[in-house]
Amino acid sequence: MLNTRRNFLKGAMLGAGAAVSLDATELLSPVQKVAHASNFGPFYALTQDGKIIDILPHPMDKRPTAMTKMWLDRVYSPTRIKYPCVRKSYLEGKTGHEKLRGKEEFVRVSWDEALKLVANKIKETPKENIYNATYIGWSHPGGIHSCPSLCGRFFNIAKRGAIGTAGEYSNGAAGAVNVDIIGDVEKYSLQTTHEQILQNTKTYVLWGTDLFKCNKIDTKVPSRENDLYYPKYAKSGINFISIDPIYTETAQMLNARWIKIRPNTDIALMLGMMHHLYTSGKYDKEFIAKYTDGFDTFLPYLLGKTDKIPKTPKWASKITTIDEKTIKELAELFVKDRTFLAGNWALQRAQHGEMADWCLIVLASMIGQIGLAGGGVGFSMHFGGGGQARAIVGTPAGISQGRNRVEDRIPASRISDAILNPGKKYTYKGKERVYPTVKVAYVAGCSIVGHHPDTNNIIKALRTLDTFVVQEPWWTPTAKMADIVFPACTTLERNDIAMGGVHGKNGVYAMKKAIEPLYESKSDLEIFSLLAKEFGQKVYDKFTDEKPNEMDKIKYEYDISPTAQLMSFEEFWQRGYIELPRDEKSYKFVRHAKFRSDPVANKLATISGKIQITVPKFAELKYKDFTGYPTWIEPDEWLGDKNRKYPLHLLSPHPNYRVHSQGDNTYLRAFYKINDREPVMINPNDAKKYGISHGDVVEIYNDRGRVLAGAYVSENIIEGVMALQEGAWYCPENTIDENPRCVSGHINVLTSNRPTSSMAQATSVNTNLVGIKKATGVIPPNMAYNPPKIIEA
Ligand SMILES: Nc1nc2c(c(=O)[nH]1)N[C@H]1C(S)=C(S)[C@@H](COP(=O)(O)OP(=O)(O)OC[C@H]3O[C@@H](n4cnc5c(=O)[nH]c(N)nc54)[C@H](O)[C@@H]3O)O[C@H]1N2
Ligand SMILES: Nc1nc2c(c(=O)[nH]1)N[C@H]1C(S)=C(S)[C@@H](COP(=O)(O)OP(=O)(O)OC[C@H]3O[C@@H](n4cnc5c(=O)[nH]c(N)nc54)[C@H](O)[C@@H]3O)O[C@H]1N2
Ligand SMILES: [Mo]
Repeated sequence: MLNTRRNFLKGAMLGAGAAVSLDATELLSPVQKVAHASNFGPFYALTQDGKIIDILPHPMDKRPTAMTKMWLDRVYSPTRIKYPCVRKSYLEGKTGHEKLRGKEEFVRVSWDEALKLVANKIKETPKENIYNATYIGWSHPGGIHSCPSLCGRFFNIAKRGAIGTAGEYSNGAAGAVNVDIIGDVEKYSLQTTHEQILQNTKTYVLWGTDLFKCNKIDTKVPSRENDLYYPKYAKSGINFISIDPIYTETAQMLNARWIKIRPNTDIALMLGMMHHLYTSGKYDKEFIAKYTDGFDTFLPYLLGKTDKIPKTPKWASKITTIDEKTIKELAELFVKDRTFLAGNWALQRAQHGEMADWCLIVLASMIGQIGLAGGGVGFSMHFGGGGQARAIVGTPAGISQGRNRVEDRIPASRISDAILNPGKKYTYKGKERVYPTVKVAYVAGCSIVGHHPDTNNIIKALRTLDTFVVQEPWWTPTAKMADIVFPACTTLERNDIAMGGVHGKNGVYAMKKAIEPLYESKSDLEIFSLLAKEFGQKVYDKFTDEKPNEMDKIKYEYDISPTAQLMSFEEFWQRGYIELPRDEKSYKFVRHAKFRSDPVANKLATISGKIQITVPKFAELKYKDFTGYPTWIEPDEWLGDKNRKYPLHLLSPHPNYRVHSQGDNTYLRAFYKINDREPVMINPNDAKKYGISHGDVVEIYNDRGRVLAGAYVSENIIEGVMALQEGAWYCPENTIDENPRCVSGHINVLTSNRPTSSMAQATSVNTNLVGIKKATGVIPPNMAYNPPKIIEA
């Protein structure tokens, strides 16, 4: 009877028409539904007999994406790292072994051997020469197994610290200056709610802002509640304007007017608008007087009194290719209607990116609607559920890192420069600094070869290190470059706890273990705990806080959090999630409203307490590439350069169906890759000019490298510009050439390592010129997803 029922269940699971075996040896145990969550959203894993058999939607996920389903494929991927491995010549201790990184086979070793190897290397290396390269990477949202927290905690306890990272890739430029301009980085702060936008906004400017794509995922757990609002936006009568070289899916959805801008020229557009508003007297003089500081110093520049170049709409038109009439018309529209300027982040991941937000803030100040419901400026509408009302009950935190006694921090995006030039002087946030000497680098939960600009250069840098340790579940391009690889299990193979979106913070999620760790993999907590043990019992006890068990830690973090007042831990864990309440006030939030209502009592954290149109301390630096008020400085690579070496501008948008590189090794790839390569979006006129048809394999090139991609010919990108999403797994055509062609289409092979400026030293990955041609000859297969050769001793 039971047998028949089980077989019936199995048959039902396999779907109608599937053959049902009656072989008694194939008895299956009942199906379990296990609550879990990730950067792709909350979900249930269906398990049976210790295997995940499906991924199902979760009630808190308002619009499940294909990415959630991809977990099934990720867990059982042939790219999983099965056991600890050491690169052959490293293990043998051969001189010059470092040059062979990424070129030779690995040897399988025991956990004990691998841990001892790493621990001994860390013990013998001064902390000032160890780089904890686990910056705030995108590994997974859990608080207990958080890679950055664990890696930092390990080094801080076992070694009293290690070299860290300053700033980040996402908002490195803005992060270095916005606080001095508007008292807050603004990129992660609570945004004006959707309700306020829907009720009050008349004109909504998507300034390079892809709400729909970018809100699909979250550093925490996305609920995709935003997707419930976009249809309302579309029907609201709000006038959407998209200023972007790409007509994005968001712009299409909201039927936005497309302002086709030449990449990296937004500062000129904003200055042109400001010039028009000033000379026509249509700007808000009262707002400028009451809420800002330093307009008078900026004005001579705007009017051309300092450099004989008035920043007129005509001047801006030449730079941006947007006609003068449109520039004036838009500026007038913005002051006429209740206008919301939604800033993005890609604008400041370009050379002189420090100026992008600053200029938009000054424009918004002249419009004068900052702090009004549905008006002003926001920089996070596209991120982490921006626009969602915030819950009123606090969520659990996670493991803390403790104190790092090594002062040195390498600015994110300067890593290759630092490794290749120990002792070199550089400036950062107005201070003179010196690069440390990096001998050992440790990475858990981020992909340097993936995220860092100029791949050939970072690989060159990694090939000078003494030791490179990578802790990863998959054989990513970074793992393939390691000396010692620790196999981390996936999030589905351990217990953890996470909270809902960056903005809404309205859920707490049990991330329950669905299956036992596969192969010899171990959880991140266990790996760092075992490493801590190599440093003695005291270090181990301190590292684990005498709670080595993950469930004890989860319960502890939950119990000390405000969420515990709503539900006991036992009930929460059994239920799998809790939705946190919002109140009426939550839905009424308007960014900067407090400042507007009383700029003295609620002054900003700037030198004057107001918005700084000029920052005196920036001006004092007298840098050539960064100024004391927002200015237009020509990028080194842009379409306005008549003598440019390469004809096309290449943008690197974030991927639609991945989180960076995550998921490139899954079935989902088949839906969007072209000829198994990353698609490159190209305008039909450019395609014609270069003899390219939709679906062709093409070679994109510049002095930094060459990649193969699949041509995606589309009217939704402007002429002269191409877009290749970041995150395709790097795949060198051979390991003999110094700068081999990447056959999968990893954009960073082409991006520049040039910093935004001497101020933020941030990444400028959206400032690249390239050439394109149809690939000829034998097209090599894309081997990015093949694990390296492993010798099983
Ligand atoms: N050209 C270009 N480059 C860019 C950008 C761009 O716009 N253009 N954007 C930049 C930005 S904004 C960012 S934030 C960075 C992102 O850079 P990363 O954070 O490095 O990006 P991911 O590819 O998400 O890398 C996360 C890694 O963690 C691993 N991982 C996942 N789960 C676990 C786990 O449980 N344990 C461990 N140990 N590892 C795990 C994944 O396999 C993956 O290799 O990229 C930057 N690079
Ligand atoms: N699905 C998905 N969502 C994500 C991520 C992901 O990997 N996948 N990553 C997350 C992370 S870590 C980050 S940092 C954010 C990134 O958020 P953003 O940096 O805002 O996102 P991007 O996709 O890089 O760029 C958004 C838009 O900017 C436009 N753009 C580029 N250059 C210019 C320019 O010079 N002028 C104008 N006007 N527009 C320009 C691009 O065409 C693109 O449509 O996204 C987050 N959201
Ligand atoms: Mo990012």
